[in-house]
Amino acid sequence: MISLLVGATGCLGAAPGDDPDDTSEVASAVSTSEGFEAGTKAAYAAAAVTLGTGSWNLDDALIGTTTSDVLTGTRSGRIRNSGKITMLFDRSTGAGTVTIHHAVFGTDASGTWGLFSSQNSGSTWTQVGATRTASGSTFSTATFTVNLAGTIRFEIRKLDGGTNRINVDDIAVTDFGTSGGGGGGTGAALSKHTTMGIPAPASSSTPNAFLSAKSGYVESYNASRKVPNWVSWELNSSYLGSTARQDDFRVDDTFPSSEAQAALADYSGSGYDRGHMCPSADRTLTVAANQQTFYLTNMVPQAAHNNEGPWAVMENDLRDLANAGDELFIIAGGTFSASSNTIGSGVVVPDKTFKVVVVLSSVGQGVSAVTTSTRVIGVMMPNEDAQISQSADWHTFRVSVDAIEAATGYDFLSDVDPAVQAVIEARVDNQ
Ligand SMILES: [Ca+2]
Ligand SMILES: [Ca+2]
Repeated sequence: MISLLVGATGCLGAAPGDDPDDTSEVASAVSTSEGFEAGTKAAYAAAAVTLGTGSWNLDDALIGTTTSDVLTGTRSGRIRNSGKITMLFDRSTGAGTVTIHHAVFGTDASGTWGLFSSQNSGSTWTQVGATRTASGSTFSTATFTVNLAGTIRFEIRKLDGGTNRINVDDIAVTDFGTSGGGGGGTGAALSKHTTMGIPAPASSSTPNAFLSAKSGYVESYNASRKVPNWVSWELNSSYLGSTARQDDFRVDDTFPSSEAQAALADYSGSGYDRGHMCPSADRTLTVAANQQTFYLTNMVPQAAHNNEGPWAVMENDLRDLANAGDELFIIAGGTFSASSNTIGSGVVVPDKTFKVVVVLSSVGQGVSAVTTSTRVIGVMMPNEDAQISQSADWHTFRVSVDAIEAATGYDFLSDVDPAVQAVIEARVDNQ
């Protein structure tokens, strides 16, 4: 039995399946982002400085601008000894995740540091996550999962106490209650299949955003629509073998009876295919793994021209990448509207099917390997035979991830550095 809650409790009242037109869950942008660009502080002695986000205290710390400072833009924070960089203001919207860029200053030795949070305006502090080590002369991204509601502020402390100096920059804090926009690895903590992040909150207690984390894929299921909201899975050559397609389409026996499901009869004679989201052919290592893709909870009513045409060719092309050694993270589902068709006992037909694919170059890579040059493929394909030719080239359906986020209200790749998301989600793949 799954009792996990992913994403954020604050959004559960407006689960994404509640209203086909509800896009209120479009993930918020980073709600605090501090790059030190607005301030000046050239001495280490403790003093407050006004930055873009508000007032910060820099103690044994300054704003570095030299060629030995590692920075984004023209300035970054520099800390020595047991110095601290501290917010002197509160956020009232809690914190979901915090990401911070860090590196060593000049040719100094590596330094350790930690992120601390306070929910009583700085009276007491608690370390968030693990101590980090700044060890390189270029920025690494440290991601912290906070998930605290209410009043909160943060402090960065150098912990090794040595005279070596470290730089920090681009401090990004997301609101608590948004499913994404930040780093943090919430998705990876749930499953390798959601390594890139949870697209929208889901839990075992939300019928229209019911979380099902299976060995082969993770999904959020919508009992009102009787189709998944989204299905997320990892694909690489380790999932690919010689198991034959099992074809045992069936009701999902891992679901509680309280989750309304489609039946085989709903699809029979409907004019739509039982369209896999996680494809059968992506899970061919074992019989059990293949059978898991034939749950009706992994299906949407899919137009034959879509499913057997460009959708299928794209699936094949992605497996070719996996067989060639790439690591892929794929999320698929449908878009809906007030006028979406239904079949059978109210199984809702997506207006379009979407897919978001992150292509990494070697197996085992995760969010930290995603850069602004990472290939990301987004597609949206019409899901009525009259609107799509079976011989159409899938490449012609490519769109930005931003466009799919706008159409679905989800935040894809939400565990990727927000600055990187901004770039890769705006781009339409052209490879
Ligand atoms: Ca900066
Ligand atoms: Ca996103």
